[in-house]
Amino acid sequence: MTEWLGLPALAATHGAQIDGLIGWIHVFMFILFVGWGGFFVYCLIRFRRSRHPVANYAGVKSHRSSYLEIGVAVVEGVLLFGFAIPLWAARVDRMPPENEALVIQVTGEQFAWNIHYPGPDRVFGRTDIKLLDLQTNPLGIDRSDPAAKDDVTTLNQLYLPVNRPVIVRLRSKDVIHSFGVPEFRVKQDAVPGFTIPIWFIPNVTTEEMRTRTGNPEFQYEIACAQLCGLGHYRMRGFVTIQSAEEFQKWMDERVAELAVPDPFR
Ligand SMILES: [Cu+2]
Repeated sequence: MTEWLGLPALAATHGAQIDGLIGWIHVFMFILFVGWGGFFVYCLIRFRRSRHPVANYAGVKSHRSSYLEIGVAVVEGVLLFGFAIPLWAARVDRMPPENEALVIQVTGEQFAWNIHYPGPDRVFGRTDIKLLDLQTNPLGIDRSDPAAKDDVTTLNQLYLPVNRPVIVRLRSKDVIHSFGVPEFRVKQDAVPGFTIPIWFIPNVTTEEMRTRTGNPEFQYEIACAQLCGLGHYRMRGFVTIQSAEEFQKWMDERVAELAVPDPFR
């Protein structure tokens, strides 16, 4: 229904609703544009100087313009109460239960995305700013905490299973960044000092999207959508959507790697 908008390919369950809202806003705004534009031209001709050399201080007497204003307010009310608020309630207020979802933490920094998975125990390990090391421990994870032993971290590579709710807890280490993946129709600022949750259900795997778009190199990209500094342009991450089995395999491999001591650490 909204192909005419030329939006990026859609790969999340709630996306059609967002696209619908964008579509309706365009339709209503076009009607307003034509209406106000026409009214402007009408006024230029109707109240031209040659016909009205002296200003009329009484002003308009008909109520037609009031009715038009009421009409515009009603349409805007429909957009707000009929579309925007229900969408906000579903997207922001109603988070999926955490036991059904995959909960991850994504921390923005100048200029990268740190991804933190809680691992099989589903508990995020303790982090401490004193343990922070840009090269070896960018999130300051305390590996002596039992909950942290299986925590998997990646840099700019977000792996997610298809058709399962994902809750992303967004954080930032320095300035305001913004986590935006156009195909999932999500965009949320990461603000220092806050942990902001967002959620979505990706429903098209990377493989499937490559077939669909006919582009064998297709990648979902996390674009930092806030100008966050000189390196902003290169602050991008990649999202790989896999089947549940492939994702589990990937996760098992990462957890297994953690058990092997890293000789470079
Ligand atoms: Cu950024």
